Amino acid sequence: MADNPIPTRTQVAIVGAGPAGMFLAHLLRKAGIDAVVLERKDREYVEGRVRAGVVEQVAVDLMTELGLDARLRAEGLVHTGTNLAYDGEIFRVDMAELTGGKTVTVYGQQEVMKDLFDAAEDRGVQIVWDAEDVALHEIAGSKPYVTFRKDGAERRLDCDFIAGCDGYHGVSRPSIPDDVLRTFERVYPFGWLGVLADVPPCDHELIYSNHENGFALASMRSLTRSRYYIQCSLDDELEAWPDDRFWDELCLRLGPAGARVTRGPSFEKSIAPLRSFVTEPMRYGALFLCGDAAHIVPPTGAKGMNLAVTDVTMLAEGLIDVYRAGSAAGIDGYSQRALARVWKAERFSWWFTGLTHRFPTMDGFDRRMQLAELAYIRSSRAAQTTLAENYVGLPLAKA
Ligand code: FAS
Ligand code: PHB
Repeated sequence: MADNPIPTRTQVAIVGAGPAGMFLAHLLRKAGIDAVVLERKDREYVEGRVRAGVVEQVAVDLMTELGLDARLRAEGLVHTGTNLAYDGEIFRVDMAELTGGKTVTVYGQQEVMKDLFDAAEDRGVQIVWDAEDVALHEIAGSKPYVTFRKDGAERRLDCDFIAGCDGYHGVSRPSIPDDVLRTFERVYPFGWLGVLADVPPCDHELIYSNHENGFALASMRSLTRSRYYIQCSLDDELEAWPDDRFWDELCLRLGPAGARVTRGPSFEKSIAPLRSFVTEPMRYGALFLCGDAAHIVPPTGAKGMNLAVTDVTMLAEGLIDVYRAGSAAGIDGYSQRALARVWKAERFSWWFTGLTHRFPTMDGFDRRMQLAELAYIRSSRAAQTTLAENYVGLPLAKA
């Protein structure tokens, strides 16, 4: 689509070509609704960001509905359970057995983005790459529009609606007046040091480990590519974590599974901060916030990308009703419906982070509360069911 002329008018202007923006673009395209995606970076940058690893059933179902699931089914790893490790112990939560067959699929966000972009080319989904200085105008009025610069030329895109899919650092959320927005935030006093290495994973499923030194997570991208994380301090620097030190600390924190870790050279290493963040409302006039533009979860619950998908699923339903049935009920109810799901995912991600990480302010009592809760989950079908139904993803409430 790179050489298509950039339109001056569309029905829905989408800011951001991450999971939120691209799933929305495909949903609207399938419904015959005009949309243009404005992305400030290029495809290589967006596709190159190493982020999420776990796809919930609701997102798998959407990729299937959009005919984007071929590689996911060929290369994705379906997981029926996950593992928790603590104090030298490890136990498995059989999520499929506890949730009537629900599973998650391990398939990296980079692969999801590749599928979305490849299909966009084939289906005529218009993406304007390297769109600079995007700005939103008249979002509370009847004639909203977006301006941006492309190849040095100032551009204007008139539209009916604007989907703010531009992530936590985008321009959409700040376009809503401060006296309208309410934000809620918890910044965690630690980060995640993540590593990618072409070595086989230490287990066929994920392992979330609570160790007295801090949290560790054993994940993967395939049966030959591992994704590992350890909790680190916010002032940690990558230079302080050469591979040997990382592998030693990871193996220590994984407990029994540590002995099964295959070491090798990392080819990606990064530190990400953790925060819980929610914006209310997720709509202002013609502007709808979706995904990280509206909310952030600590990655412990593997919810970030999946929430972006369910936001835009709800928004697309509402926009389709506007254009097909002339009904604004769906878009009028979008913020409330999306936030109901967002807050439940925020709670689960906050709870799971609190259960598995070492907080600098923790004392002996706090540590024993964590260990007691982990031992209780190990012993209780009810507790494991609660964890499982949240981890695989709660059902999408009807509009
Ligand atoms: P994104 O941030 O993915 O996409 C926003 C897009 O908008 C970007 O392409 C950006 O370039 C573009 N944009 C921004 N400002 C713009 C502007 N002014 N004009 C035009 N375009 C603009 N989630 C998990 O589930 N598991 C994980 O392990 C995990 N790890 C993460 C690690 C990091 C470092 C980060 C930051 C996030 C991680 N996440 C993880 C969460 C992540 O997957 C997000 O939830 C997901 O990418 C959200 O998708 P979007 O809402 O589309 O936002
Ligand atoms: C990942 O594989 O990147 C991943 C998996 C599960 C999480 C977070 C990240 O909870």
